[in-house]
Amino acid sequence: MNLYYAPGACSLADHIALNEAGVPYSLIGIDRAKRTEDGRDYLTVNPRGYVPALELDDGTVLTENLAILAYIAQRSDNLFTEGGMTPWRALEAISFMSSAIHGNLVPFFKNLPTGEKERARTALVKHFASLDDQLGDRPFLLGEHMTIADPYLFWCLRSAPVSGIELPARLRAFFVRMSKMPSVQKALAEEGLN
Ligand SMILES: N[C@@H](CCC(=O)N[C@@H](CS)C(=O)NCC(=O)O)C(=O)O
Repeated sequence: MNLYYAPGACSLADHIALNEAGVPYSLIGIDRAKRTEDGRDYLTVNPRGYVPALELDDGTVLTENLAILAYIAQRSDNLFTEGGMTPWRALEAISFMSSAIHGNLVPFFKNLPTGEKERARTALVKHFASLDDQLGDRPFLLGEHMTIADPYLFWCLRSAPVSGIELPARLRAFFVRMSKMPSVQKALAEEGLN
């Protein structure tokens, strides 16, 4: 399968999850002009124009982080761990991060007016505090094992400095722990990030 990505974009979460799941993949980079690294118009893959997109071996294209991460989890024994409520909690967390965190990072990515950034900064402080409380002193957001919520949280934390806010201590420690994991190191290296 092919993961369409841009270095450091939210597709990094799916990239990490693929590594963690042990699912074989190829990477296809997208540039700002929305051309694939092999010279195609990316809009023919994802007409919405954004990454990530996951192209399955039969040519089916899946978009949206939440759907792609859930698909990867279902292909692995690792990332939905333990059954019960865990898969639903993971989807709950990704949905929250996608709207409350990712949504409020957009004013900084797109350099929107100062008022918009101030409003977003206030929201981010509140929402990161909520994630810090949820994490508590556990190694991963939902407990002892990594789920698909963690690579997405890692990407949110990696992106947070663009907003200028200070992250809570337990989230900072989580970020350091995750940064050392082989699945994360491999993804960062493959995207040319440190
Ligand atoms: N709702 C989408 C949002 C994806 C998204 O915002 N991707 C960004 C990178 S983090 C992107 O490709 N932006 C470029 C653009 O919108 O043209 C998802 O969760 O997958």
